[in-house]
Amino acid sequence: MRVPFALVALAATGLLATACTGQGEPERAAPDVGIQLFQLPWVSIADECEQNIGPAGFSWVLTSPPQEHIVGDEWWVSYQPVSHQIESRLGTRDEFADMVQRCGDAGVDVIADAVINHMTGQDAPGVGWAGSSYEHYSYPGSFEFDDFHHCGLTPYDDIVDYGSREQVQTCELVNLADLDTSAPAVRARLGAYLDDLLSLGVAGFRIDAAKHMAADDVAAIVGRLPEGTRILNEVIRGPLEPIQPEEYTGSGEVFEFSYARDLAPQFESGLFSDPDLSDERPMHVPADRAIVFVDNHDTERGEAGLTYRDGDLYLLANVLMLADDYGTPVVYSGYAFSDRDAGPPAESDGTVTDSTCGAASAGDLVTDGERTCVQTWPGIVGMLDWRAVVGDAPRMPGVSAGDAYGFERDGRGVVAVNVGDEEIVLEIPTALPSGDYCDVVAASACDGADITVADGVASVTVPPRAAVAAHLGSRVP
Ligand code: LAG
Ligand code: CA
Repeated sequence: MRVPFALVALAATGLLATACTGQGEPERAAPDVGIQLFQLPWVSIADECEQNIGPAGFSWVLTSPPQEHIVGDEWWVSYQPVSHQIESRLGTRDEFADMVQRCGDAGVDVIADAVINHMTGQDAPGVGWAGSSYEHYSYPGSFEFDDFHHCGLTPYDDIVDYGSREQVQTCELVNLADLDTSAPAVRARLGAYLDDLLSLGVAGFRIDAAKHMAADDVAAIVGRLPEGTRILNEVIRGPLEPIQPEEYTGSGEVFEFSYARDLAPQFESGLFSDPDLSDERPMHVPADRAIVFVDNHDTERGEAGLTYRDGDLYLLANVLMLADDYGTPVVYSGYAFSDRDAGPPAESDGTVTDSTCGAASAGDLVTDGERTCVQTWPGIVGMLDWRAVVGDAPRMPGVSAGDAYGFERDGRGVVAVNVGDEEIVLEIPTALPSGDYCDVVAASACDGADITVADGVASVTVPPRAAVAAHLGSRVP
C-alpha cells in the first residue's frame, strides 16, 4: 500500500510517544524510500533488512528477478526467464519466502522485479537453473510458439527502430522471445506468477521492460491484482520516442529516468547551473507517480553520469535526491565491476555468494566483485532520518554561492552541497529555531560549529566536495 508517511506504523511501534514533547525529539514520519539490492541473495537481503536496512529506515527493498532463468555467470541471466518457478541462483522459494517474512518483521516491504515481457533470448535449446527444459519459443507447461509475438516487421523480428511503437512493443528486445501480452491466456499465466509472489507476501513489483508492452496490456495484467499492490513501471524515457512514461501512470508509479539525467550534469560541470531543475520539472512525470534514482543496474553500465565510482560526488547526488520533495527515491546498491557482463561473486555450483555489509562509506575503494553497501554509508543513513524529520514540509527556493548550493524544507531542515574544491559558507534563509546544529551527513563528532541558525538564516560551512544537513532533531541542546 502506498502510505508515504506511515505515521500509523510509527504510532504502533510507540515511537510517537516520545515526539511532540516540548523541546524533545521532533515528530518523525517513516519516509517512503527504497533500496535496490542488485543481485543479492535472498538470505543476505533478509540479514540486511534486520541489520542495516530496517534500522536505517528504508521502507522497501527492490530485489533482482526471482524466477527460474537460463544458466550462466553473467548477472543478466536473471532477465531471461525459463519458467516462473521461484528458484534462482539468488535463492530458493523457501529462502525467498523467509526473506519476505524477516524483512517485514524489520519494517521493510519487498518489491520483486517482474520480468513479464519476454522469456529467453538464446537460439539454442537448453535447461534452466531449476531443471526446466526449454527452446527459444517453447517453455513446456508455460508458453508455446503461439503465445509469442512474431512481429514480422524486421530482420529476425528484432527491434530496430525505437521510433516505431509497433516494433518496440511487438518485436524482440535483444532477441528475447516476446510474449503476446494482449492474449488472455498469456495474461492469465503471468498474473498467476504475480499472484504466487503476492502469496509469499511481496508488496509489489517492478515491471521490467514495461515500455515493451502496450500500456493497456500492463494495465490488464496488474489491474486484477489486489488493491494496494505497488507497481513500479520501468519505462525508459526517450524524448523523441512515441511511447512515453506518462502512458503508464494509470497502472502504477513510473521510474523517471530524466531525473538523474538532469541532476548529474550539475555535478559534472562542477558548477550548479540549474540545481533546482526548475526548467526540467515540468517535463517529468507528476511527483506522486515518480520513482527517482541516481543510477540503477542498467544505467551504471550505461548512461549514468554518476555511479559508485564517483565516490563523494555520488554521495552528494544521493543527498540532494533524498532531500528533494519530488518523487519517491530509490537508492542503488550493487557491486564493483569493470566488465559490464560480470556477474556477482558466486560459488562453484553457480549460486550467488552470501554477503552482508559492515561499515562502509562513499570514499571506500571497492575492487571488482565487492559490494558497494551504499545502504550503510553514514550520509545515506543520516539523510533518511533527515527525510523522516522534514516529512512533507515544502521545499523552499534554493540558494547558491560558487560551487555550493542548498535549500530548506520549511522549518524542518536545511541541506547544502559543495561540488567545488574550496570550503564555502552558504547562507540559507530558514524558519528553523536559532541555535547550533549538528551535521547528519558526515556524522562525525558534533561540536555544533558547522551549522548555526540566527535571525532566520542558517550559516552552513560546507567543506570541498561535501554535503552538510541539519534538521529540527539535530540541534545542539
Ligand atoms: C531491462 N529493462 O527493461 C532490464 O533492466 C535489463 O537489465 C535487461 O537487459 C533488459 N531489460 C531485458 O530484461 C539485460 C542486459 C542485456 C541482456 C538481457 C537479457 O542488459 O545485455 O542481453 O538482460 O539477459 C543478453 C546479451 C544480448 C543477447 C541477449 C539474449 O547481452 O546480446 O541478445 O542476452 O541472449
Ligand atoms: Ca513486448
